[in-house]
Amino acid sequence: MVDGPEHVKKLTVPQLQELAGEIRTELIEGLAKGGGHLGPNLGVVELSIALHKVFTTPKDKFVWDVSHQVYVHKLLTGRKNRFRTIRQTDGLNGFALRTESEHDSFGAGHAGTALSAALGMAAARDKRGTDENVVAIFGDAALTNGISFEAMNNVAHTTKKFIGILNDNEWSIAKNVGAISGYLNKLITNPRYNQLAKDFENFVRRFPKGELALKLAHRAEGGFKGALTGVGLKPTTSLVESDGRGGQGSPVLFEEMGMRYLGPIDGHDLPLLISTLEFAKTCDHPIVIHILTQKGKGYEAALKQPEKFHGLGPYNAATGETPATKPGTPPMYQDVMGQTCVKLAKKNQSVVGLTAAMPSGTGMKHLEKAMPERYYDVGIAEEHGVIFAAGMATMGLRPIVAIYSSFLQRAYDCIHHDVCLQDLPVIFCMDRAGLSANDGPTHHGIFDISYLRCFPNVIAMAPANEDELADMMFTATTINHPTFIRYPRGAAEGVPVKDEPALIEVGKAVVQQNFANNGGRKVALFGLGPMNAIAKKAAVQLTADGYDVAVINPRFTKPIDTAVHESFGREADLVVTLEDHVLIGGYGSAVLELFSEQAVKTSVVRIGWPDQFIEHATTQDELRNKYGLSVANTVAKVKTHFGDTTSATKLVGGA
Ligand SMILES: Cc1ncc(C[n+]2csc(CCOP(=O)(O)OP(=O)(O)O)c2C)c(N)n1
Repeated sequence: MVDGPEHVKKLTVPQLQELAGEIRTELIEGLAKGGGHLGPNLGVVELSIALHKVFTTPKDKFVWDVSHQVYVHKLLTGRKNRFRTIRQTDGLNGFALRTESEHDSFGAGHAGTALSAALGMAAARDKRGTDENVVAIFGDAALTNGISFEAMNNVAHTTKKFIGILNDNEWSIAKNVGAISGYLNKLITNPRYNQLAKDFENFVRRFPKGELALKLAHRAEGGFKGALTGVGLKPTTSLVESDGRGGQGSPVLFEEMGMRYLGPIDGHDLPLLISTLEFAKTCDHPIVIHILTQKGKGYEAALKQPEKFHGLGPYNAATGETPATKPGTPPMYQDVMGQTCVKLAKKNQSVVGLTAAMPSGTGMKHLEKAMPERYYDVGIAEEHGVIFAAGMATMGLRPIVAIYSSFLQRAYDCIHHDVCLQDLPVIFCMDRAGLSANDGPTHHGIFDISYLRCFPNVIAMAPANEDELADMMFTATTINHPTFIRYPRGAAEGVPVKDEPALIEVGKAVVQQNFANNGGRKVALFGLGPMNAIAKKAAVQLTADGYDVAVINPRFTKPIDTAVHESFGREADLVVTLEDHVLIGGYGSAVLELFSEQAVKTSVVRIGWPDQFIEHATTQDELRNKYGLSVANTVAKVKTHFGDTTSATKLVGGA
């Protein structure tokens, strides 16, 4: 395997093809232990090699959309020795990261950003008069996202030199949806464009590499159209004889955006990719190259199950099998959400479910399967999805919008302007609220309490277990306001889920353990959501050490239960709030605000994430322990507060 990008440039095409094979083996074997985005990376092996053969990073800039497909780029840019640490503690990040390598020109994790970022770089380059090439690499699903179109709308009047590569494998995580995916399909099956691509391919294959670049550079002086004419291809205008709506599968969409379209070409044909990129490099007009790739290329198991192999945990490299779930493992929160959605939809005609391209990740696939007519996949279009749901709500429907907490940030203004301001009863199920440990800061969902709590009309809750999640979802269908339910990634607590979810009282906390009035120091532990389990365990230890401990499940972060907080606040010697969320503006802050207003003087210790972006790690527990969201740190903080020095645990985050 190569040491760095300069090494790639020295290899011949057969050697590069051999390299592609080595990379595939490393991807398949290297990810087996810890998992990762195997399928997308197997699909871009040749593309990544060709990019590094033709362009020179870090001077030239590659901007990858989502950037879950940068593993090959990492292998080629001096990170091969650390590759097997990817997504693990202190290891490589699973996405492009500016702090990790000078070859990662732009970080990402959320979809739809590549074209805008690359265009910004191109504009800056033009301003400073330098000559870097900027290449945006985006998937077909990125074109379901509005930002991509906002960027394309701006390309032609911003710069003359811009290369977009549309990596089309027909898949998002699930099968890509919507008109754009139909459009791309028409484009790739249109015989005229296939002929054009063939002509181009035949042309570029006729010349040895150096000669071709020269010839193309020369032709390109007259612009792309001239180059095409010059190489014996028909000028683009004569090709765009569609109905003007792209209805005949023409590239009019890109052309009208001011980007020349070239394709579709085989994205696994290394020499063709190299020649095409050489050509693109010489173009004096923005160009988009449409390449066709296969997600999972070279690995039977991934080709058969593209959705599963988009991103997965450990698997057997030889067979592609993933370990069976151990008997007795609690259900995943996402499945409880999806199954509850089905239950609610069956009982209530107005309930519909919505996902933004994440039917499996959010569990909405259960509704898709059981009641497809009540299910919507809007594509990677969180903003549209939220406003779409708001529209439905005005007509009496009860949309359940299932979007990961961090992706919902995309739709912040829509939550404000379209949902909350009009007080519409949209139900938000925010999965991955808390850490997504392997993914890291792009995916941690630890800001939603703060970003929602400030909006009027919001009802926000966090279940302590899966049964409570179902109850909260049912309750939300009866509330005439926007409701938000946050719950963590992964396995739930393992409590039985009732057949019929029950109504819970809005704004009411649950006292799980009251003070014993046994003369010990009184400590009230308010454990929100998944931190409730930690509060309960800390209570056992503190009780054993002679403290008089109450445990409360707050359930609501807005409105918080003023009566329960105030009464425990007054009675306790110390209040502790625990939340799987940043401390700034979070649940503990809400408690402090209340205590300030009600003149409750009791000290409050807040446990939650500090004011910094939290890195990725192998497990959530490692990060929780490191940052003090743990039983040991809770106990230590309480003891330190009372000057009890018997605690051997080092404090995290100050007293
Ligand atoms: C804003 C946002 N919403 C959802 C996701 C989840 N997500 C990650 S990759 C992906 C699909 C990407 O498909 P595509 O761009 O076609 O690339 P491919 O994996 O097929 O190569 C989705 C929906 C995300 N990363 N960001």
